[in-house]
Amino acid sequence: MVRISIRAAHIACAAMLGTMATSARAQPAGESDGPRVDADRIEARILSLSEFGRNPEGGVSRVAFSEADIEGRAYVMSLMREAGLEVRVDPAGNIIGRREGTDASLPPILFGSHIDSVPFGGNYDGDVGVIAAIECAQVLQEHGIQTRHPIEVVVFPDEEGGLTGSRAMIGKLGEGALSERTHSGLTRREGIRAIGGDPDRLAEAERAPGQIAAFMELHIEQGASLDEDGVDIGVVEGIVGIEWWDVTIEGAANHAGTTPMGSRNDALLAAARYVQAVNEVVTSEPGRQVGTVGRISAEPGAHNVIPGRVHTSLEIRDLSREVIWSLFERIEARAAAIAEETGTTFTFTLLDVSSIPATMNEAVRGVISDAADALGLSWVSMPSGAGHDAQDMARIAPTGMLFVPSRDGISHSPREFTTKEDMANGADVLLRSLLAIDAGALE
Ligand code: HGY
Ligand code: MN
Ligand code: MN
Repeated sequence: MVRISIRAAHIACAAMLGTMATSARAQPAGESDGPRVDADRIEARILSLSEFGRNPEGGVSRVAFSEADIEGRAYVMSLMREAGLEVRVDPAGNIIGRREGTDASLPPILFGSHIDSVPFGGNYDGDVGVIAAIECAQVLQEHGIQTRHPIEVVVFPDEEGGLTGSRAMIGKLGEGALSERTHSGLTRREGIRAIGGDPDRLAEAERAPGQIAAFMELHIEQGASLDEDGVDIGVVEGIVGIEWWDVTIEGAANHAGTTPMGSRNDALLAAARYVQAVNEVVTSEPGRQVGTVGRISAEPGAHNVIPGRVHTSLEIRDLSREVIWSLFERIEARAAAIAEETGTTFTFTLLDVSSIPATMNEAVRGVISDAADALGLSWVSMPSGAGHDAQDMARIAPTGMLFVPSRDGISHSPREFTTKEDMANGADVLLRSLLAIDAGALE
């Protein structure tokens, strides 16, 4: 069931009639509509954050636990202090910026996202949610607004590596994930220590159900629908589950000149057929499921040697775990047939970074869409094809997520972009939702 605001329907009609207004920042009547965020300050801080790990060709490589990540974390912690937050790093490396409420008996409202990036990523994935969350805290401080609940701005570490910080917060960060080597070159355990955590005390980072009043995450859509349809806000219904495998294909290295074509155990040939098979299996069903082979390397990697071994990968995503695993079984069967044809063997190793599909809390979704309506912003309910820390947080607290448009739907790329107005719209909706929840909207 997809709910859209009346305004979005008007916009959709206007778009069809070609009278589409570009998305600008809705201006309510005046301060009586409550405090508003500072769009220029948000944009300036996003640009400052983009300096940490900046790539000469644009975008950023601020991979978790790298020097750039550590410097970026120090920068956002300085902003959190400027916003009047009490800042600490928990044993999992989560940065927590806390502001007390008037009623100490109430559990905190948490909101935030991540600032680590994929290699050669963009300047908005995660960053918008963190900078906007800090902006909300700063606006509350500047307007002298005291909330009843304590509030906590959270910066989760290593979201791109498998939702590490939120995984630890729900007590699901296991040994497999800790010992895995990350893009930074450090194991996850070493990385958590490098950013000020203590992997031997992860239990102290855990939050139990009931300990958090609500969690919200503002994020760029990373897809094209908001931008294409001219809608300001996406109200997330659910977040896909994700499973990752390392795949090793063993053949036999041999002389490229003297080995007849019919006598080869060519691991790279098998890999080529495997990549094609993944695409055929995943596209053979209707639906939103996706399957990706994101990485491949052949050994020994010489012109004149038949590849004896290939290391590659597999990722499958869907809102249903059953769909993910039924697709995997079909891919595994196709790989067995390819192994037979090419005289190779396939090994699939499931990584300990899977994320469970999550449904967003109905009441929190209503708070977010009401806030968008009150601000005169168009919104639409939608699923998330990207994984997010919110899908972990949904297991311990009423959780909601809102999107702002990504230009041309581009993400995980230096070409990722979201306008100042769209970032401010999202931050205003986040601020208003936070105040509504604090006033008892979920009680
Ligand atoms: O991969 C994802 O879906 C997210 O950007 N970590
Ligand atoms: Mn993200
Ligand atoms: Mn990402």
